[in-house]
Amino acid sequence: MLTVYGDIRSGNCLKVKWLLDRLGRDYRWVETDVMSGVTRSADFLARNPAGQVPAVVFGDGRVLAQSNAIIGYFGEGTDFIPADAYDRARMYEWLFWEQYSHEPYIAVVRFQRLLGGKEADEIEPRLMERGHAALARMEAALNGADWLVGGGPTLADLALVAYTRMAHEGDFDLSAYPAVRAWIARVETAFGIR
Ligand SMILES: N[C@@H](CCC(=O)N[C@@H](CS)C(=O)NCC(=O)O)C(=O)O
Repeated sequence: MLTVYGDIRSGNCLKVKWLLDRLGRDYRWVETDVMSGVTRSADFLARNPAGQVPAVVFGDGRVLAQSNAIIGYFGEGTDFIPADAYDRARMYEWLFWEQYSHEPYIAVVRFQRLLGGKEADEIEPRLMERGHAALARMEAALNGADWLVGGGPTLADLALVAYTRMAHEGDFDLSAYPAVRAWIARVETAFGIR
């Protein structure tokens, strides 16, 4: 049986849950509170030396971490990974961009506001600026396109929707990004996200 260690409040963890649910895979979810310090315990570090969720443990004991590596693994052989090499590379382009230029701003501000107890005026302005720059880049890409890559939903949409649909929890007002808002609804439908 596949085991997923995840915190249900985390977009990185939800990416994995949404894909497994969408693909009808059997798994055991072990709720892992990232605020409790458990991800830095000796037991957990033995499983994932990075001390983070999500992490999955396969029936044979092998472990895989990093949300986008995990969805890449389970996405193999599905339409969520484009067959065309260029489109597939474009999908990876978005996945790497998500982790370096989107999540560190949009997810981090949300985390600081929601779980870190910070007020809006305590948030570093640079984080808000970079978050808005990420949303503006997505708005430009989705203006006239239904999906980030090609003609259907891919792992790029799944990865990017995770924190984009929660951006308002970090005070990012999505009303300035109409194409992004319409895309969120499309991706939610495609992956059965509620
Ligand atoms: N790049 C990693 C980021 C994972 C990550 O930041 N996990 C957070 C929750 S969203 C975590 O486990 N934090 C607890 C800690 O760092 O101790 C991924 O995509 O999986």
